[in-house]
Amino acid sequence: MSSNSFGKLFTVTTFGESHGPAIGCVIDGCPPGIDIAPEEFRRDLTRRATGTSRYTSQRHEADEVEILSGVFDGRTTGTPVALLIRNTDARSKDYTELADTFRPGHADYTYWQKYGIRDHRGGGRASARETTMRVAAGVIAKKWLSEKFHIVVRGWLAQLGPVTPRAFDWDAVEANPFFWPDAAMVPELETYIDALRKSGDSIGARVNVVAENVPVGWGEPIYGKLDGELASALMSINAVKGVEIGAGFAAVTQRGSEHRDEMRLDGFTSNHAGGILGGISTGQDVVASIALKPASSILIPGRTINLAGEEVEVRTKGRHDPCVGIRATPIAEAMMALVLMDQALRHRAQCRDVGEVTPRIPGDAR
Ligand code: EPS
Repeated sequence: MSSNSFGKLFTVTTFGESHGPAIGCVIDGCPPGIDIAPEEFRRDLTRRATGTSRYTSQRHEADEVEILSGVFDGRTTGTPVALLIRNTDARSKDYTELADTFRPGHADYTYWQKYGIRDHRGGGRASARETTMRVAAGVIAKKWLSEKFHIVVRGWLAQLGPVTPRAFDWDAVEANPFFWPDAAMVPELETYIDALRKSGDSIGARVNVVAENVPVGWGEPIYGKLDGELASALMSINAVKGVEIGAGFAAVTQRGSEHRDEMRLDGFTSNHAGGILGGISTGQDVVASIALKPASSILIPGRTINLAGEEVEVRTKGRHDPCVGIRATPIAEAMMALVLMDQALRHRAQCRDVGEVTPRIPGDAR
């Protein structure tokens, strides 16, 4: 299976299956001299993990990172950084019936048609378990971006099914298991998910992610556009069905006089572009939004076909997420950070000698 790598200079390759012995990644092109210890992966891995609240899958993984290479005396050496996490809580018997049946709405069917063989346990390589390694790699990218440029990449759950936040507070986002920016609404979400889980169904969600303090000039026309690579990276997250940059699909009904972000010497007056023009960062916040579909592993029986060519009914057992969007915020942050780090290194390689040209608009407007 190819296409398990992304990034041109900061290249991340992931490997492993949900019910295999381990998952891992190799980061090639990592700059030398970045301080990194195994404990530093803990925070984001826990934010992404299953089993940290009753609103997610109850699989309890240790998610203990082993650094196999590329780090000496606590610092990256410039050689490939290899990270490994052993799977410790896979329960493969839940998937016995899925060996010869396809969940409707799942990659079960397309993997089978493409490869003629599949690891049906937990969806194998198609499982969201793989996102663990993107988050681990993202920890290094976030750290480098923060230390070099004071870039902060952070996200929030912007919609859960029909529910949208009525208020916004960054402090609230990290204080509840949903990454929800409106603390007063958390009981409402709890009731919603409890009822949904009881019904055996799942629901979709929207996650927003923003990178602050991104310098002007990152991104490459034409095929290496920052927004193009961001869209590709975000779309590669399991269950993502839509990506918006800045105004996104709202641009359809905007007029040019409204959509354009006017420039003043003290800043842009708006940010409909999402911080990117012509595929290159403007110096404003880089803003993206993703739509995640409702997961297909649900208890409500659905019609499907099996390997014997029969029409059958399937009902997915096991430990599943009623809303995968609840755990997607750290994954979206990681993908944004990884794309930015790769583009930063590419910009440095080609354009470092350009230096600062005038006039340059400081500050930021959302
Ligand atoms: C997943 C199904 C469940 C989730 C899993 C994603 O796992 P299992 O294969 O054990 O049924 O728990 O998520 C993780 C294990 C994780 O670490 O994110 C799926 O079908 O995508």
